[in-house]
Amino acid sequence: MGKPTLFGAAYSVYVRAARLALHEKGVDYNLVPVDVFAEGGPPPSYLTRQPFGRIPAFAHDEFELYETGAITRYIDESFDGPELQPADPRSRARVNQIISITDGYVYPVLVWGVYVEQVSKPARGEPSDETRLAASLSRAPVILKALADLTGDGPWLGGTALTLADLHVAPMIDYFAKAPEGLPILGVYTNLMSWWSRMQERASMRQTEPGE
Ligand SMILES: N[C@@H](CCC(=O)N[C@@H](CS)C(=O)NCC(=O)O)C(=O)O
Repeated sequence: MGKPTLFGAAYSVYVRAARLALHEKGVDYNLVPVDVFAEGGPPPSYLTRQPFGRIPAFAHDEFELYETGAITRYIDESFDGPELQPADPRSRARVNQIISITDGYVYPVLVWGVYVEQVSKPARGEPSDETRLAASLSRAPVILKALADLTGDGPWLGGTALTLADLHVAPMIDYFAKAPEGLPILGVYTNLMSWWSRMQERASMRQTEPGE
C-alpha cells in the first residue's frame, strides 16, 4: 500500500491528532496544505474530500476518509507499529469516552472559549468575547476534573499505555496551556500535569509543533 496523505494545516488540533497517530506508528505520510481559515475558506475542490469544510481529510490509495476519530482509528488499525487502542473492551471504551469528551467539551471550551478568546483574538488585534471567556474559564475545571478522574494514576489518559486518547487530548491542552489562565487551572490536577509533562517529552509532539 502507498503512502497516506493528510490534508490540512499544522495549526489545527485535529490535524495534529492525526499526525501524532502517524508519527507514533512510524508511518511516513504526505501533508498537503489546506487552510480552512484563509479568506474565502478552503478551495471549493476540498469540499469533495470534506463536505463540511473542516480539516483534516485523509487518503490512503483509493480510500478517502474524514472525521479525525475515524482517521486515527484507521491509522492505528491499518499500519504496523505500537497499538494505540487497548484490546480489552472496557479499556477501549474509556479511550473512546475520552475522545468523545475531547470533541464535545475540550475543543469548544478550552480551545475556542479560552485559547482563542484569550490568546488568538488579542494577537490578531480582535476584541475578545469576555462573556464567552468567563463562561469557558468557569467550565474548564469541570472538564479537567472529568479527565483527571478518568486518568487516575495513569500514567496515560487511557491507562498504562499511550493511546489515541492521549493523541486527541494533547494538541488541545497545548493550546489551553498557552492561555494565561490555562496552566494555573491545569496545575490543580496533579495527575494531568504529570501526564502533560510526559506528553511534551514525546518526539511526536515536537515533530508536530503547530509552527513546524
Ligand atoms: N469533526 C471534525 C472537526 C474538525 C475541525 O473542527 N477542524 C477545525 C480545525 S482544528 C476546522 O476545520 N475548523 C474550520 C471551521 O470551523 O470552519 C473532525 O473530527 O475532523
